[in-house]
Amino acid sequence: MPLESSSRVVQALTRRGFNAEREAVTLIAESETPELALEAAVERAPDDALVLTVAHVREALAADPVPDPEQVSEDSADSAGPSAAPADTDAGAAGESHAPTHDADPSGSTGAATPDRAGERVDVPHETGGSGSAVGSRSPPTPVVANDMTGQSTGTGAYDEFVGVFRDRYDRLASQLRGRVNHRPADSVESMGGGADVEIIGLVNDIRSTASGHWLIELEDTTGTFPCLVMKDRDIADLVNELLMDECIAVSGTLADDAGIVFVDAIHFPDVPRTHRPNTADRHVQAALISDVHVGSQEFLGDAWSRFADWLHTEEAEHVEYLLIAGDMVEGVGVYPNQDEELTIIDIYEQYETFAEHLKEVPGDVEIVMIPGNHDAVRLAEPQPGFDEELRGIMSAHDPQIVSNPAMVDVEGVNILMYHGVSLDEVIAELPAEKASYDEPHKAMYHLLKKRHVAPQFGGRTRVAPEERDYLVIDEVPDVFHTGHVHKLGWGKYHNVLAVNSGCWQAQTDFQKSVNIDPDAGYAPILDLDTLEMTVRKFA
Ligand code: D5M
Ligand code: FE
Ligand code: ZN
Repeated sequence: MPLESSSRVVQALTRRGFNAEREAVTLIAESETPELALEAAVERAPDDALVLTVAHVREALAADPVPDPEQVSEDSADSAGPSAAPADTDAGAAGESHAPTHDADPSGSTGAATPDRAGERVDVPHETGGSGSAVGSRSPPTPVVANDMTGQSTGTGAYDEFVGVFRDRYDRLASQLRGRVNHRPADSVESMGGGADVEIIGLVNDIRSTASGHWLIELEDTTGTFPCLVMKDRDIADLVNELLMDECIAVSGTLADDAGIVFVDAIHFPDVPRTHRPNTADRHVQAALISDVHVGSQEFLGDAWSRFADWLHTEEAEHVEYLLIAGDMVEGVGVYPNQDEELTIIDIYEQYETFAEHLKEVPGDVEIVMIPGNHDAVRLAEPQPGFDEELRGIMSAHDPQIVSNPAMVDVEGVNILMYHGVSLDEVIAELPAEKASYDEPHKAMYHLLKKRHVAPQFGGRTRVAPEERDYLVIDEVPDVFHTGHVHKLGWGKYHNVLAVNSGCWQAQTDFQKSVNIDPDAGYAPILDLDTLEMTVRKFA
């Protein structure tokens, strides 16, 4: 029986009388030959062990790097892929041999923290960078990506594909709402008769204010549309101003006497359950969450970047085993009018070559995961596939994992949803300032979590490409939501999900000056994967 799925591994372990840690199961399922890995791990575990731990599996994988003659003959091209399984071996040891000490360092901490930030903020004085004391090697397991759509794009932009992707969005978000409402298809509501209680799930098709100041929301499902009226003096009227077109909601209300409209009593969002209990790593390990490097721009902060990279080589940063980059690696070309006047490198490939050089400053044993942004050389429409082979070749020295925007990345058991963040501009533009603003970008992120969709609105600033599946739906609740794009630093928790918008490595551009965007440049948010606490380090 092939053991390719985690559930099979769990079954096989149960038959042998073992309970197993989640990550132990993942490690086995993802090893090159799960059957052999499982046998070896079971054999290694002490006789009295009831729980098979990650350490048991790692020991087993380290002890006999499972021989796999078939693998070699079957498909030699595999070795180019991210199949770094045997490298997992001493990751546990690196994490256990040193107590976490640095994150309470109070020296040089600054203000500028927003009230609901979930962590402390520590500045690194400039001089500390560059000391370069080498530390013991890291060998973190390669993060697992759940919904990478690179190479899966099927869309050609035809009309029926848009119909298909909206249908998929509706189906998946409606199924999240179905437990809470007993909904009726739009085309059957009228037949319920005036005065009936009714619930409808639909995509927001239109929002208008009536002559007397009430709100008329048209909801669309797979059967048709139905008008829903929110009275201006109801408490729920305040929720209308956070609605975006095309998002999926449910309403509960009463059918008017003529059965032609629903008077809304409640609006429901797919939302994150308040009971969400985030996963955490089972060892002390950290990830740096950054974005918007913008190499090639005159404003790229190369010195700050180098101080950051140098710091990663110091003992203080020894637990930082992951670097997640949420888009805009380079400044790109032709992204905005007159952008070429602010470029230091005008050739896009040279920009990536220089970016790759800067990446080489980062310790080679740090696992890097990156997604593209709107300045990168992939299609602008979301979901954006990961970089093509040519760009991968340019950036290959560090062997980063290059995946799509958005992507759900499992880092040591912590599910991190990475999304560049173009829709944040839209959320901030459409919602009232107290609900979303550039100064508190994490609050704009909360709304995407609430809508369970990273870019609901179609036809606005965010370009959306139709695919067979709506990759922008947030199916699984992430433990951490990591975005960038707006070049502002902010973080906080929404229903236990840590939302982090990670600032940038580009000083204020002329355009940003003209619209009063004051970027947070040269910060590196450092996330403890075992506690989901954040520390921010400043390098500019
Ligand atoms: O985006 C950085 C931020 O600046 C983001 O909030 C969009 C905004 N921005 C920057 N340039 C423009 C132009 N020309 N029009 C509209 N909005 C802009 P980034 O993706 O790094 O450019
Ligand atoms: Fe950017
Ligand atoms: Zn951007």
